[in-house]
Order: sequence, then structure tokens, then C-alpha cells
Amino acid sequence: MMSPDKIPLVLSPEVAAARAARRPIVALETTVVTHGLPAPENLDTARAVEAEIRAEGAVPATVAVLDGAIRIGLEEEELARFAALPDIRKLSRADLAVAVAMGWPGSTTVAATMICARLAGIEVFATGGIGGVHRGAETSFDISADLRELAQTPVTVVASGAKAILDLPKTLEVLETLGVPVIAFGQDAFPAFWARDSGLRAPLRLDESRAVARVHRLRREMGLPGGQLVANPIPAEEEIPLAILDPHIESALAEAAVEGITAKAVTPFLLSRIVAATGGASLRANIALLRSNARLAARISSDLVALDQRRPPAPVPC
Ligand code: PSU
Ligand code: MN
Repeated sequence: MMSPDKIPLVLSPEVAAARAARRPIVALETTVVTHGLPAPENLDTARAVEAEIRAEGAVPATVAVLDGAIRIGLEEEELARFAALPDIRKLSRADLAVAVAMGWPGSTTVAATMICARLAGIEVFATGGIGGVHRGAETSFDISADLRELAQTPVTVVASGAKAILDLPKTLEVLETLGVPVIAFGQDAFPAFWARDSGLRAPLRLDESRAVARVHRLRREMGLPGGQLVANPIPAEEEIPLAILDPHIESALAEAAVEGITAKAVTPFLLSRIVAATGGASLRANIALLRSNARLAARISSDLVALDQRRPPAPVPC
């Protein structure tokens, strides 16, 4: 049984005010800041993503574990201080409570951010790419906890699909097994992060943020647990086609195998190798898609607020 009063959950003044006023809020993860993007672009991007959400009339809530508390919403200086700490752990479902109890600083993955968002009553979350089934999972068993979290925690996650460092067909199969709606936004193809088209068709497609919000509400009313994955393709001007990235992905994977990288270290290792291999290009694309996902998430969150405010029409007097 969840007892929110016993959980050290600290909302920033801005997020607390937004909650009280029932304004739209969008959660943001911090593993992308601490383990996904290089400095100094990581902090610049975090700020730019928050600005996109504000520009759409919503409030950003950046999530992290700091000083023994789950923090929902960080001031700019707090985030900079947090990101500069030594040994920030990458926290997923398994580690979140341990880090809070032990006072370890930690950034939240997609799975952990969904858990924290739900605790804070936030229903929409924007990120870049979700974790998934790694290539070779049939022997390594490396499947991100993000997938099961999508199956059990009622948060809509806006991401540009998943990176092709993963096994995308297997990732889609597992999401289907788990009953997670995978909704391509505005196109038929499942996007592959830097590329708009993974070559795979997404199981579902919606073209409007309002439709995503309606489905989110309907799932709750039907008592269906879990969230939904909204796969938003990178803006066309910024995309890097798969053919250009594939060789870099292959060599990053080979390097990970040679160096014996496993478990939590796999995703950050591959990400850093690909940024290095593509120079600025993949980083610019990464920033563009994060901003674009933040805008879409803000619109979905605003649409949810609008749905909740819609009262049934007054009865016709006779
Ligand atoms: N994919 C990206 N960038 C990221 C991540 C994934 O393109 O920064 C991060 C996210 O926080 C995601 C996590 O939840 O990595 C998945 O890690 P793992 O595969 O260890 O579950
Ligand atoms: Mn893993």
C-alpha cells in the first residue's frame, strides 16, 4: 500500500503551485543529463527542454534523487550542482528506494522517472529514447526495466522510439507481450531515434495530441494498468538516416563486447561511443528530438487538463 506521507518526495515551489492550480506538468528524466549527453551540452539541453515546455504553457518537473529525497522539479542551479557531483548513480526501479534510503545522489531512468512522476501525480513524461531489448538479449538477457515499467505505471511517455543500438523488432515484440500501446505520432513507421523510420511499422498511429490524451484517460477508466509509449519522430530537418549511423553502431557494439561492458553500463557506453564517432551531428539531432518531444508532451498534458475541466452539459430543462 502506498503511503505518500512516508515517502520523502519534495516538489519544487513551481511544481507544487502547478499541482495546486491543476496546470499541465511534464516530468523529465535526469539519466539523459548525467549518462546520456556529454557536458556541457547536457545542462544546456536540460534548460532548453524546460523552456520548450514553458513555451507551450506547461510546467517542467525534472526528477532526481538528492539528499535522501525524490526531487520533483529542480532549480537551474540545483540541477547544475547535482550534475557536477561525483558518482551519481543511474537509478532504475530496482535501485530507487535504496538510493533514497541511503542518501545516494542518483539520476532517474525512464523507469524510475515514471515511478516518481506517478508518486507526484504527474501523468506525462518526455524523454529522448527509451531503453529496450539489447541486441544479443537471447544470451545476455539484457532487457531494460523501462519496458515493464511502461506495462505497470500509468504515465504517458513521449520519446523518439528507441535507438538502433537496441534490437528494435524484439523491443516491439516485448512491448506487445506486455500490453503496452506503442503509438507512432503522425506517421506509420516506428521511429529509430536519430532516424524517422526504423523500417518497422508501429502497431498504432495517432495524429493529434488530444487523441493521445483521450486514450490515456480511457485506459484509466477501463482500469488498465500501465502507460503508453508515444513515439514521436525527430524533426525531418534534423534526422540522420540509419544507413549513416549503422556502421558507427556496429563498431560501438563490437567495442562494448571486447571491453566486456555489461548491465547498466551498456547503454551509457554505447551512447558515448556514438557521439564520439559522429562528431557533433548525432548530438545536435539528439538535442532537437528532446526539444520536440518536450513540446508534444506539453501539448498532451494540456489536453489532459482540458479534458478534466470539460463538464458534462447541463440537463435540458423541460
Ligand atoms: N536511450 C537513450 N538515451 C538515454 C537512455 C536511453 O537514447 O539517455 C537512458 C534512459 O534514461 C533510459 C536508460 O531509461 O538509459 C535505459 O538504461 P537501461 O538500458 O540500462 O535500462
Ligand atoms: Mn540493461
